[in-house]
Amino acid sequence: MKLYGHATSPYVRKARIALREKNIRFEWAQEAPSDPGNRIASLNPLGKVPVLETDDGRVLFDSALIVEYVDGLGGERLIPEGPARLDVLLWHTLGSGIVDAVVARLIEMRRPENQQSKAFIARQEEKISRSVAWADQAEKGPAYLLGQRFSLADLSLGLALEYIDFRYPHDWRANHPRLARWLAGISTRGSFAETIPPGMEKALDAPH
Ligand SMILES: N[C@@H](CCC(=O)N[C@@H](CS)C(=O)NCC(=O)O)C(=O)O
Repeated sequence: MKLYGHATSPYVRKARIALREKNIRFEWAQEAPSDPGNRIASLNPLGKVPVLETDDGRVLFDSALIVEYVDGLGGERLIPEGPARLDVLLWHTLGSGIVDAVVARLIEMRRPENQQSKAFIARQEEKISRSVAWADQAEKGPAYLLGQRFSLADLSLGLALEYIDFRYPHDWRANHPRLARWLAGISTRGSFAETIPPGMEKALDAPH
């Protein structure tokens, strides 16, 4: 199995965390869609990472589909069957939406300052702060969001909150100390600790 994508992409990190949680070995081709001569567009017409080449020759793209595939290969489910499934997928949608907003904000902020839309940046920041507040207020367990086990819900929200720290560092913890405590627990998992993107350690160590 071969995963394509660069180390700082949160979507690639989602796939890496899922593969690590399921103890699945894979080859990692660290290519970004912007790298000269990269193979991404020849594998995924959308030109995005992550892309997964499976052992039976399928080419899968989009982090959600890759997690779905990996989860079906056996072991403890990241996406459970039954009534909890919808709840887990809702948390996944929230986490992905936070990441999308942080990425959109970052892309806008990388444009020359006189071309940036302050209104667009403000809209992304509102999405992020509303979503963090939603996550804080939602009913959840102290260790895991749903039930007694780690699931895609925890993966998605943990990834999203750490991505905020990485690319939009600000003191969201001051208003949401319970959520901060929850994240501190999730961040110690091997799958999280071993997939920290280069440069993120500094962001996470910074005083909050
Ligand atoms: N919905 C996709 C989003 C993937 C995505 O946007 N990846 C970024 C890297 S962080 C990318 O490849 N961007 C290149 C581009 O859009 O041209 C997923 O979950 O996999």
